[in-house]
Amino acid sequence: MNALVGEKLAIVSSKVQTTRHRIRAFVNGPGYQVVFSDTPGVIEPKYKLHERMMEAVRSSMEDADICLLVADIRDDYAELDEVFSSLSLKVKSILVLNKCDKVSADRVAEAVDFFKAKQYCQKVISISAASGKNVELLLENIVDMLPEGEAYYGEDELTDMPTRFFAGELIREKIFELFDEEIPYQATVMVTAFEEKSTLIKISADIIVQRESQKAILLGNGGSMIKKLGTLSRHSLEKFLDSKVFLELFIRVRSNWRNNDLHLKEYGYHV
Ligand SMILES: Nc1nc2c(ncn2[C@@H]2O[C@H](COP(=O)(O)OP(=O)(O)OP(=O)(O)O)[C@@H](O)[C@H]2O)c(=O)[nH]1
Ligand SMILES: [Mg+2]
Repeated sequence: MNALVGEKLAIVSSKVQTTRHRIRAFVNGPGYQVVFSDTPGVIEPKYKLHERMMEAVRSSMEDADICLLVADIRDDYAELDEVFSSLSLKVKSILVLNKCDKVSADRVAEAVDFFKAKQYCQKVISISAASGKNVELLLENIVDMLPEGEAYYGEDELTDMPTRFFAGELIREKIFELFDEEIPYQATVMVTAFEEKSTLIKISADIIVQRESQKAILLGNGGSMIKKLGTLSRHSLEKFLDSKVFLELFIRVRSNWRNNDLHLKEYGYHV
């Protein structure tokens, strides 16, 4: 979605299940508007958090005109085929084979060949979101398939999510970058204050974890990790907001927040 929109809205990490919310972003061109919804990846839910994530997928598929099935071209074709078949899509779809910068042209041709006759997709397009290859072609194909209709959003709007949501996401992205294994999955970020002052933006955020031991890991020796997280997050926020930022981070322990309806709601994971 970032490549299509030309802005970094969705956070990115090398770990799976980075995206947790549905984020809409808009692209306007001559005579068209495309509303993109980035969603979490399709997974088998293990927690209420996962159920919320899959509801974000379901709701997007319900109101979309076109579904983009995005796959890593290096993944196992048969497994992808199984996942995509199981979605029982009711809308038109384009299978997007991403990361074609990582494989040979032969492998790309082979993958396109494997998927092109599948019932669940009308088109197969190989792209590289990283290099931008075929991203424009993908957008053209999307626009061709869209039904006629009025624009939903104003031309100057870029997304439906508030700025403070993205502030929390950028901090979460740094947690994915800095910590291994369970921490990124057991943590969430809630922006508690976002104040635009004359020379800077003051942001306070809570990092919520499930256990005291995770709080200790986040703090690090003598607070070294939280300090590093704060610095990295602040730089990323300053770039995104194009302003100086004063950032305050607090760590809170909420046992089992991923399975608690009230906590999930409080932290922005709505049904
Ligand atoms: N080489 C290469 N890497 C890519 C490309 N597109 C994305 N990546 C990398 O793939 C990884 C996953 O990217 P994400 O954007 O987090 O993927 P996602 O599908 O949204 O994953 P979740 O949000 O975790 O479900 C990151 O390390 C990206 O830098 C590409 O075209 N080429
Ligand atoms: Mg994502």
